Amino acid sequence: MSERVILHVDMDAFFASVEVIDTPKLKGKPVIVGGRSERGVVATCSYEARKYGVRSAMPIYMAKAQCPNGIYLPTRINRYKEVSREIFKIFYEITPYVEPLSIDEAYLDITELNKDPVSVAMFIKEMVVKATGLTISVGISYNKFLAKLASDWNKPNGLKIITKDMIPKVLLPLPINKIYGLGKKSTNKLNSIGIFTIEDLYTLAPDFLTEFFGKYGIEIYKRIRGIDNRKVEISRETKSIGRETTLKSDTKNKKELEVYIKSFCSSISRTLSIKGLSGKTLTLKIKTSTFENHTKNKTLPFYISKEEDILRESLDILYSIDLNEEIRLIGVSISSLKEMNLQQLSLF
Ligand code: TTP
Ligand code: MG
Repeated sequence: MSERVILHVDMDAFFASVEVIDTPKLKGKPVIVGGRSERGVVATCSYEARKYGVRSAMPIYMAKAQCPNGIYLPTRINRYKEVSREIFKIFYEITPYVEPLSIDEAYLDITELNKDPVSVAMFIKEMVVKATGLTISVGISYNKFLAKLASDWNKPNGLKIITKDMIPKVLLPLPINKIYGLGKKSTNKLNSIGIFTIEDLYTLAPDFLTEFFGKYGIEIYKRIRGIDNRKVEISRETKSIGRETTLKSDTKNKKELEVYIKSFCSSISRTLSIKGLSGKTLTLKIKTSTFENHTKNKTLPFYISKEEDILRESLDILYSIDLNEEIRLIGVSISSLKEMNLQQLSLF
């Protein structure tokens, strides 16, 4: 098997950076995003706040003790999702081989692009800044483990490539908590027996690691030696994408139903875009007050993915049916999916 080229991309201080972009006077300040109540925890914080020792998952009261002058903001998850959609759109313009890991993070397999990976990484960084004003860190390597390690190498706004000839030298001095999947508990336990760096970890036999970590031990043994054959998994198996809800109160007023349908279409369109899919069959589902289920679908001669198109077709179905009874549940779904014709941007 020839060598793969994998990128790991991860936004910098994601929620906090979005807050700074939306409120420019926050720039350069310690910004902490999390539940506003004292009982909440920190979701994330700007790099300025990290200098005070504030970290994700730290209780707010503790963060306030460490960083009393910080600016504490509530989370606005819908806004972060909106920005997330924009960055994923960029990833899918590069390649359909995108494995989303979280709201701000993904693996991209760019092997088939046959382009210089550093130029591709720089292109992504530029596109992300242009679209959102935010910075992203990119790690490049020949497997997932090393790509992820690389994206974390010189955050924020990082770019790092780890090539095969750098192994194992580049890994030896790293503290073991840099190994993805190694939690605080394991780190402490290893520290207590004198294992601090990956170089120290090299002295341990696979059997010892298996005993120590269970089944994951052998994975760690291999990964610190540069071996990780996990594929970038795109979710191809999606057959349909749908949303439904039980109404606040039963109705047969179509105008009221439109409101629900509109929010479904927006959300469905978002999922399609994240998965790089479009579809051509729309299904409207209703359940009556007497718990009878009905569906009606419509197959188009073309594929759609935009919110406005899904909405138009869904409403077309809604207004083509007679509602004789009140209904208690409504849903919309799209099926007959295919991967979108990504206009593979001619990169350069
Ligand atoms: P991360 O990518 O882990 O963190 P980050 O983007 O804020 O900072 P970094 O520059 O180190 O990548 O997580 C992405 C977002 O997910 C983060 O902005 C907020 C959210 N999040 C939580 O809500 N709780 C958590 O414990 C973590 C780790 C993240
Ligand atoms: Mg991040």
